[in-house]
Amino acid sequence: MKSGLPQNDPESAIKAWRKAFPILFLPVRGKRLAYLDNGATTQKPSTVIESLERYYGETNANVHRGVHDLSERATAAYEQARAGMADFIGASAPEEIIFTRGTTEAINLVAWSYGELLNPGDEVLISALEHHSNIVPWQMLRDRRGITLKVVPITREGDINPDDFSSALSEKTALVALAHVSNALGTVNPIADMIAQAHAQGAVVLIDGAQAVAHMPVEVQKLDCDFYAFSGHKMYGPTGIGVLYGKSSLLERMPPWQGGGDMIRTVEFERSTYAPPPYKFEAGTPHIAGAIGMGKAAEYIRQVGFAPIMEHETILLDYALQQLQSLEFIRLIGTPQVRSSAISFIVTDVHPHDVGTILDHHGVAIRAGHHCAMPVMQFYQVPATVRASFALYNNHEDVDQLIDSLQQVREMFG
Ligand code: C6P
Repeated sequence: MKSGLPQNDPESAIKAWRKAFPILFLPVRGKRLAYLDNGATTQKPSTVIESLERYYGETNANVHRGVHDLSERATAAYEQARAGMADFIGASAPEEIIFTRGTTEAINLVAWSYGELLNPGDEVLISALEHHSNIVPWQMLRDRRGITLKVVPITREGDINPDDFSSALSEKTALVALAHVSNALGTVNPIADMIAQAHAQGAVVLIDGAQAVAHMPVEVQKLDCDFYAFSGHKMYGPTGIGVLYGKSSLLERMPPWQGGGDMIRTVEFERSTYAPPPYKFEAGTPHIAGAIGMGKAAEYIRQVGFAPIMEHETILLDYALQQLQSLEFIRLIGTPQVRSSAISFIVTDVHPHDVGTILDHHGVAIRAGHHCAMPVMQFYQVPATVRASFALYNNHEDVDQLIDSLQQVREMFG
């Protein structure tokens, strides 16, 4: 890994990063934009935007089908993107990368396909801080196949309770599905240890990496997870594209979950035979431009380097936490042991949606709501929170703009 921020002039490095994102310089409601809704989606650097334009302007054709030059070039670019994603997360081969519409579809793929290999009485273990995408597909599997869905509780601070996690595991546990980073609280789970514990009981592990891959290096082989799901749009890439990493040995055994073109070897009316992974899981024309853009986004992140990204985001997160805690009308929701990129809070006596609307008028984009993590809101007995979530291009000015705007909220509501 590269070393961290240049010690002599960190500000210039961050300024240079910001320059790559044209949207940051467009005023919103006549104000400077402080974009702090990166947990929902990140902004895109010019290299990603240009890669989409170049693909449609110069290469566009369907993949794996044509013998003509454009189709060959489109196929090569699509497969190069797959190899790039394998490299980005340390997979052992491009065939372990399945392109999906995003994290949601990646988790559904596992639930619908690997789920077919589970039997009534098998247990699927999730935690109380999961996003709906890592809850609902397992409930659907429970109703379809009679598995048992178990939920490990969280502590008041917003960490998965380690003792409860260990004691929930047993030889009945067939699959463990956990967020790497909680989108609602920012909790970073100690997944390496959790994966090892689950494996010791013979369970397969899926990690929802939607909120992790843009913020920390992920090495799936080192982690030894069986599946890892993430979205392009949360790592500076396009929407509508994501990745499911799966170990080859598992993907080989899993049945396809959608039928159609490109996923078959032969089709007769009596029966069809299927292509090998990853194609077996990619029915229909894929989001070719999206995959290429996602590959570019991964290249962009690697070029900046995780060491400086992590150093900068940690400094900024600490600054934001310290500033928020200095406001007596702010209550933090969740104070996890290790946090990445997101802070949830409540403004006393003001509904988060009202806070969001007022902040918007000051150019500050945050998310107000349940963050598709309703059980987390129920746990803290709040209808919603305000969430500020960070990316590599955020700076101290963004945090100051957030804090000033929150003071305005307080003044308006008395
Ligand atoms: N969280 C947020 O504002 P998709 O929509 O498929 O790209 O990602 C779903 C998803 C799955 N897991 C986690 C941990 C997530 O954070 C998300 C998306 C966004 O927090 C939109 S709800």
